Amino acid sequence: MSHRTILLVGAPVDSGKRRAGCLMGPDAYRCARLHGALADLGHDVHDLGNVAPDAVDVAPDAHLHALPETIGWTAALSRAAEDALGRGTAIFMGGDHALSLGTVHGAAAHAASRGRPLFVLWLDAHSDFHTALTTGSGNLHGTPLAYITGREGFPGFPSVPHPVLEENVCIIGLRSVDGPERAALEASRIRRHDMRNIDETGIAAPLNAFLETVAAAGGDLHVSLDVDFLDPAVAPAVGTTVPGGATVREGHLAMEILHDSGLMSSLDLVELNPMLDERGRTAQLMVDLAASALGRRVFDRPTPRIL
Ligand code: Z70
Ligand code: MN
Ligand code: MN
Ligand code: MN
Repeated sequence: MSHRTILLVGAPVDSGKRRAGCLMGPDAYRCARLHGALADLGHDVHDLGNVAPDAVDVAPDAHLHALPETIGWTAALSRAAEDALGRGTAIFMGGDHALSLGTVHGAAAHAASRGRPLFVLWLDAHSDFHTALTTGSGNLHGTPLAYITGREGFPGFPSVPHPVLEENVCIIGLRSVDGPERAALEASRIRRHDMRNIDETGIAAPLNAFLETVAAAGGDLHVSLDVDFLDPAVAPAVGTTVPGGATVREGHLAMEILHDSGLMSSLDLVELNPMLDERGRTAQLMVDLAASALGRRVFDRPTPRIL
């Protein structure tokens, strides 16, 4: 097993939608012993504490919820991601999915500084491919993939000097895509796999195909894991539950495949809302999935604690 330096970065972003609670996510991961689970695997783990949003001079927008705050988070998290990636493997403890506006922005800058292309794996029920102009809800957690691929329609946000190429993005787990997102996705080169694809081929097939292209290109890989990728029956602590999600087994298999690839350079854990959890089970599942992504396997792991 190869041991890594892992930086845990708290990103208590709660501005990407209206229902409050994701700001408690980083502390829920700490209480569920994310640091210890990774250290148990032999990694050198450092919790860098929580990031705070920049204060920005941007006017509020009638349609876009908490626009100035989200712009402030984007700038601060881009820097935090670039700094952490300069030291090792970065894990961002969210926070809602608006945090990825910043973390992927920073990961792209880091990859570019090393002359490597950035690839992004998006594990989510949603495509999060709205621009600020197409979002019906005004919730900016539904926009990060459009922003980081360099689409127009993000006035006031930091510019995107290193857009992720559409063909370097793969979404798996889709089952809730809005009309404008569907049209934009179909006009794009983004790889997209809905739950039907997982049912028909298993999750290993599309994931391995994507990882082969990452390896062939010598790319960095940022993974963004939304709690709602998982079925709400096993991961209830999320504001936007969509039935028919990935099973615990599919989640672990995806993480184990990621580990075996050796390609993952950064990981977002997003949309955990501890207000909605049941006895910490969703936080614990996300910690266990992160552990699988960093090398935990059945035959050398300690017996999991029962909460
Ligand atoms: C919807 C919107 C979304 C996450 C919900 C939902 C977006 N497409 N993203 N939960 N992670 O409001 O734009
Ligand atoms: Mn140390
Ligand atoms: Mn999402
Ligand atoms: Mn989602």
